[in-house]
Amino acid sequence: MKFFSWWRSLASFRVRIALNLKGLSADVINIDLLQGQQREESYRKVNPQMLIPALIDEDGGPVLFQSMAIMEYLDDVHPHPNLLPSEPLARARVRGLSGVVSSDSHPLIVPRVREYLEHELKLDEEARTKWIHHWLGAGMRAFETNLANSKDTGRYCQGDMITMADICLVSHAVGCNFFKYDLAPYPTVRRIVETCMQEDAFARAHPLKQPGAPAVV
Ligand SMILES: N[C@@H](CCC(=O)N[C@@H](CS)C(=O)NCC(=O)O)C(=O)O
Repeated sequence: MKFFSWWRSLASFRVRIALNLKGLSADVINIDLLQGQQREESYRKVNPQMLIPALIDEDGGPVLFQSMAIMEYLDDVHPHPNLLPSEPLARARVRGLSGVVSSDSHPLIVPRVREYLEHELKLDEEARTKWIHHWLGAGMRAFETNLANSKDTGRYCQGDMITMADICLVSHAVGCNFFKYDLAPYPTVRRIVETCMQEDAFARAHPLKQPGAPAVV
């Protein structure tokens, strides 16, 4: 497998956790987002959307893109352990929770959006931080409210099974740490994130444990 990734990328972090949980290894090809390598011609040929992660499972095989699609593919091909429950309502809840982060919150804080705010809209650092905290908070509030009020919440987001919802939640929590967004108001979120981070598959996947990462951000 070839995994196009970078230490700081939260969407890549999601796929890295899934690979670890399933005991899969991949050759990592680093795409440095701060240097703009995602926009270089060689990477555009891999993913015309100029985003990471991307994954090639077999030599000469198609490029898989979008973290949720990649995780679902891995789950189809390597079902043990499953990252989606089998029961339809539980599956829908896990996909819904995952979407809070992957569809609605994370896309508003990615480098291309932050660069647009800075260079096109000329927002200063304070305004950009306000933007980032606003959208991080919107995702966290939605997650906390759902988790705290649902009888389906257990040790993890969906009962006692690790699912894609946990993966997405952990990636979002680490994003909050990167941008110094306080998680104190989200006790259920913190409990589940701490429980997940005790798992080796999550801990090893942490952005700051990847080659090229600084000691702190
Ligand atoms: N919805 C996509 C998001 C992918 C994405 O935005 N990745 C970020 C890194 S986490 C990226 O490559 N950003 C490059 C840029 O914004 O220019 C997914 O879940 O894979």
